[in-house]
Amino acid sequence: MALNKERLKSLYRDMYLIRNFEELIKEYAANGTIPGFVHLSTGQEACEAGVVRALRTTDYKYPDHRGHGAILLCGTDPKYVMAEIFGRATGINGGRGGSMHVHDWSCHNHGFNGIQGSTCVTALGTAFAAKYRHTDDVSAIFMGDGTLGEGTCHESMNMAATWKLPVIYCLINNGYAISTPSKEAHPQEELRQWADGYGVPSWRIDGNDIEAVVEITEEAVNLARKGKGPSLIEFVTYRWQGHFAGDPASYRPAEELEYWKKRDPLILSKKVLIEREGVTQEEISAIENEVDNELQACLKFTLDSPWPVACDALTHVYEEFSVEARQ
Ligand SMILES: Cc1ncc(C[n+]2csc(CCOP(=O)(O)OP(=O)(O)O)c2C)c(N)n1
Ligand SMILES: [Mg+2]
Repeated sequence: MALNKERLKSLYRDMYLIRNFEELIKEYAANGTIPGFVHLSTGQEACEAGVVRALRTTDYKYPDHRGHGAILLCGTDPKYVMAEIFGRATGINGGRGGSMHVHDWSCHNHGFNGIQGSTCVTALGTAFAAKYRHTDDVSAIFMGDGTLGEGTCHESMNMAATWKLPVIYCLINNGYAISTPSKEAHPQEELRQWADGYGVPSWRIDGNDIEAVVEITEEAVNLARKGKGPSLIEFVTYRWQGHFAGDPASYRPAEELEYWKKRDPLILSKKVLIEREGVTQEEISAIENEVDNELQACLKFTLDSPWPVACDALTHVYEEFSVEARQ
């Protein structure tokens, strides 16, 4: 389905924001400014942007460990996301979470916790709550091809299907789980087939085609909103970087990366904008310049921000209450 020009321009902006936000993260992870591991989604921007833009603010969103892109579009000001990833006190979670644990409940971003497959379980809770309260909010979970092998994903799909819960399993098949190729971890090539066993509708689509991502996600969301239960979408894509920023990814052939770089979701959508929608290169450059300026402002805000103070380390760890001991 063709999206209209304005929507496509806006999605191009989203993808450009994700790509260049993560370019900065890559640079500051490499020079040691960002503490801990970061996982980059470069090459997968269409999946992140297309899914989140098919949802609304009140839908429950579960980005995964490679989730900066989805997090950026959930509704939090990007400068608070960047400051969080850099571990600064001004981050959306006070710098306590960092890259893999960016939560913002005000826009129903329920974040990640480091345990693959766990959000398939927690999302059952928000999906059940929506059904119980008679809202039509859906719960969308990002999960990878490797994560699909976790038992929790199957327990979740079984229960969501049985109870007709509004869950969208967004399966980002980027071909690898750390260094293990998907074909060495799953018996079937089309991972969407896992859903068949639970009677869950599923699709397998080109995850680099932003229009396809939006179209199919909206279809799945509509089914869930109407009470038809869960569905699974397999987005076939590729991560350009290794598993984490700094992983040389020597386990994969160079030609593979070259092939996927030619299928860059930003270049593909830029081509559609120019050739089909008649958008000029100047209009595209204007979008890019605006995002570049916004990112420079985010970076300045982040680097000027203080680190959390040590004496605050236990805040939010223990509930503040006193317990009366029985004699
Ligand atoms: C339960 C659990 N097992 C193992 C890990 C370590 N781990 C982190 S990411 C990852 C691979 C995930 O691969 P995939 O689901 O394909 O996502 P991708 O990294 O490709 O985006 C593993 C094994 C973990 N975090 N949690
Ligand atoms: Mg993977």
